[in-house]
Amino acid sequence: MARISLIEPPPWDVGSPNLGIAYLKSSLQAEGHEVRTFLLSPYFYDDKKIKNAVLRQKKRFKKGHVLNIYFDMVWDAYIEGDAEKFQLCEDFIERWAEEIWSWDAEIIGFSLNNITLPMGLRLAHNLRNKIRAGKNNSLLVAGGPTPSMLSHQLLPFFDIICIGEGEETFREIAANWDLKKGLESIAGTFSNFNGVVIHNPSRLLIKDIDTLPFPDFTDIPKKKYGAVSIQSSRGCVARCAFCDETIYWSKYRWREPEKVVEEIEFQHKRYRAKDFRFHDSLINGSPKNLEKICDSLIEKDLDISWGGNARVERLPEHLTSKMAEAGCRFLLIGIESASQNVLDSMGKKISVEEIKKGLKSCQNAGIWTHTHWMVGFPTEKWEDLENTVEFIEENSEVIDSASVHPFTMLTRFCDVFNNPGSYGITEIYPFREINLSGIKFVWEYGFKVEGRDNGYMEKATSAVEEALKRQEIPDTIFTKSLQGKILQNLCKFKYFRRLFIPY
Ligand code: B12
Ligand code: SF4
Repeated sequence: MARISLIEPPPWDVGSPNLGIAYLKSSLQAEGHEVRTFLLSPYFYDDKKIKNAVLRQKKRFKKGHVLNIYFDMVWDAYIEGDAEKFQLCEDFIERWAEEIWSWDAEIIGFSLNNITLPMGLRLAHNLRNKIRAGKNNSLLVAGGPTPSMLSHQLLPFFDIICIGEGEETFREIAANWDLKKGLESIAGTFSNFNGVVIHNPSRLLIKDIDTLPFPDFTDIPKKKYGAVSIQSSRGCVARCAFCDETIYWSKYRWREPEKVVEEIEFQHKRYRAKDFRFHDSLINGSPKNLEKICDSLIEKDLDISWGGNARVERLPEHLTSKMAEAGCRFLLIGIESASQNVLDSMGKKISVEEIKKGLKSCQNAGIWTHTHWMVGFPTEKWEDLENTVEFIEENSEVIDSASVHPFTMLTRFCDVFNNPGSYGITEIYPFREINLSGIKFVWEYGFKVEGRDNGYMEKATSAVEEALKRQEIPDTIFTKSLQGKILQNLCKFKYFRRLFIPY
């Protein structure tokens, strides 16, 4: 049986722990493998020297989440060439590489996304040097959103890259490791042994995700995390033009409501967990199932609170009131724009009326609505932006908090990137490039839109931010049960909301 470490490099969210890693851990353990997880973000945030550097840097920022500020530090360290920050990040990596190395795993798995990528690649590079120097043959494996999408570019850092859903693939990697054969030809992977690159056929999706063992959070520093992560479905029912969720997870699959509630009860007992965060792309892909989950939670009368992502058009009053009764405290809702033209060209498949209705329904039920706004989508004109601003001004009572996202192209796996002409894009070009340990790739693409002047994005972003500021809508969301409930209630009064406005 193999010894396996699973790593999440920093910086990432500590509101709830990495669910992918927890699922991989339980699936591998079920086969008898020994697994240890290393979620490094809490240690990165607690590191005194790093904290000081970030606090000094924070003075430059008028706004921003902890995660964004720490990501800026990493960016400065590795991309902008800031020598002090580089050293701090490298010291952190060396310390943890030693710790991971001393656990002596045979397979080292990295879970990576765009934010954790720079530190992740440096850590992989460091461990690769240790493997070479120790003449050890530990296997370096990567998976998660970014390796799946940038597999070609990232392959030089790893022996195997897992594309998409990982439980079955990792089980086969571990089984073949034990057999000492066939590692290069596992379905759902790209492999790179001795410079021989093999693109294997893709792996079929797990048909019934309820067959997976419940995710295991046992060696995660729980006190450093807010809520326990849970998932009731994989994939999304929509295919918005800027998003890659449906490409990544392909088909929308849901779990039986009873199994979801059984897992909540299990984690509630095991960790005395009271706060849960759903990690679904959307929790109301099947409103019928969500209602069943709520019915069962109400019946069991568990003292828990929870929240997650939702689509706005599937939140009728009878559902939101049940959700609230069952412990739902917050929803993250991608509104993006209040211009029907823009919504239509994004393929959001929602109307401005549905947005109003959905938000109102949450408000009536007492569910905190955190709204996401996408500014500067290529088809957006200034008149469209004015519609969004007007909507915010007129509907501020049903918007509890908001995040503004200037449209960027981090993913190449969406319709906007692949059919730029249909969105009025005249040119796509590398905007932010990474050069890490000798490997170069594009981290973010820039784009030009016919008839749009250069200052548009900045002007549009600040117009929406200003509207939120005028309406005293913060960008903070409260998820912790008791403290959260108090803060949420206080924030119904504008005086308190103002305390949390970052703009
Ligand atoms: C919940 C969530 C969050 C939570 C954080 C949760 C947490 N602590 O992990 C919150 C809301 C805080 C969040 C924030 C952000 N998020 Co988010 N989030 C998600 C979401 C919806 C679920 C993640 C999850 O748990 N999935 C379920 C688990 C089971 O899947 P998984 O982790 O991917 O793991 C599976 C496979 O990928 C694979 N795998 C993963 N790792 C490994 C490793 C190995 C070795 C192997 C073999 C396999 C493997 O196997 C696993 C099991 O099948 C995903 C989308 C999604 N549906 O996955 C986006 C997603 C991860 N987020 C994303 C982004 C961009 C963000 C933000 C940066 C957005 C922004 N611009 O602000 C912010 C972070 C910054 C900030 N300001 O806070 C992107 C990342 C894209 C990328 N390529 O990097 C995603 C993929 C959404 C998307 N499609 O755009 N997010
Ligand atoms: S933006 Fe949201 S609703 Fe649209 S495809 Fe992505 S996850 Fe689904």
